[in-house]
Amino acid sequence: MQWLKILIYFISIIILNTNAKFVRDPNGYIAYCPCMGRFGNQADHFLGSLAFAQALNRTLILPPWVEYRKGEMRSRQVSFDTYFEVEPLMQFHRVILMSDFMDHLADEVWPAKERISFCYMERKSLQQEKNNPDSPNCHAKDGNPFGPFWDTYNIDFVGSEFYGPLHFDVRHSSIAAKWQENYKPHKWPVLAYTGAPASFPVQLENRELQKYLKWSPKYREAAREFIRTVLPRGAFIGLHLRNGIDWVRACEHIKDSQQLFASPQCLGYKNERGELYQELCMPTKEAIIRQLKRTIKNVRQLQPKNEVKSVFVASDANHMIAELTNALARMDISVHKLQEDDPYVDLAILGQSNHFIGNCISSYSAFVKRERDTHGFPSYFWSFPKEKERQQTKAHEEL
Ligand code: GFB
Repeated sequence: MQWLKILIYFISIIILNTNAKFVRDPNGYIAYCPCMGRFGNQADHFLGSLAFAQALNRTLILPPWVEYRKGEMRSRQVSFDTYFEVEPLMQFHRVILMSDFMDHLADEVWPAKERISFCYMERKSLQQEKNNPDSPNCHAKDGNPFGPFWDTYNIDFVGSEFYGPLHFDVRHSSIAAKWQENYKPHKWPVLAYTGAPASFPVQLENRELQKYLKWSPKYREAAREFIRTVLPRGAFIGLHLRNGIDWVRACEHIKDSQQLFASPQCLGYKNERGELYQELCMPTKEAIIRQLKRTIKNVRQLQPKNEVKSVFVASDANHMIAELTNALARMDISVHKLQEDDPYVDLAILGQSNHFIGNCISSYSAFVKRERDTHGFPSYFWSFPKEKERQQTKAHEEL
């Protein structure tokens, strides 16, 4: 029986060590559902939520990424660390994976009978019979992805808390202190929001938090492998072509908006660099080819020793491989895309390209732009500045 005692001894050491890694934060936690939009939107929201958690001095529970697959009624939740490392985020603020929190701390910190969901004001349920005027509710699990998100961790809420008029702009007000005053951690150990406690697009001040988002080894390696084995040796230009049917429809909003999605990244948060225009959202094929050729020429002039040898195209719909290959044939530049569609490998490769041209309105492009900014890599936007304005600036410079 000696061996059994030794086995039990080692198992208890392992259990104790695992639990020692997860010590309760007396300052409390913040949880939220990234329930709006796809990856680009969620990434913008993530940076704001990280800043918010830091301002309130609560540990941020890292939510899984919410993904939507064709033909599936329920969203899929993909663990945060599938795409990004947890460790580098700790340099900025305390974070914990949602699965770790639920597996190791929730029973003690956030018992099932004390789980309250937070929303600004009452959220009506789509199922009329659930709406009770005497008992307003956040209906935090109503619909997709709300239900599937919390279900992933078997979370049910026993009540709702309406936090209005508090808001999330911790960068421009003293609101963090008010949150702390209203919601003391011993009484409210977890503030669990129905949506991200952040604005979209990401605030200017929070853009630089991107530097703490480091690709997981799997995606870093996939990008490196593609660049090493598929692309010819030499510099390459990364292109993001956002042109699916959802985008065509979204671009129709251009005419009645000052800003759309990520557009402040080129127009400025107060439109200080211009107004919205159609080509910024959906450049024509001709404009894309013109701008690409111009960029290649400029790189040749400015960096003659690091000539562009290839172009990598990421797209949600039309990669324009034939048109681009044809247009660049005389320059001896090849055009590539992933063999198998993968939005995350696309992003990781675009982040590594020598030059990048993205879509100013797209938050997917914005992710790439921010990542490249943290490395000092150059990025440009399709049809920005406006062609007419660009010609005027050029003429002015030549005078
Ligand atoms: O990321 P996202 O919020 O960016 O949504 P936008 C676009 C999604 O389309 C990405 C796919 O998360 C990807 O799944 N996608 C876009 C791509 N570009 C590529 C690409 O180059 N390669 C691959 N593989 N996939 C806006 C949203 O999308 O679209 C708005 O912000 C709205 O909420 C609008 O839904 C219609 O900002 O571009």
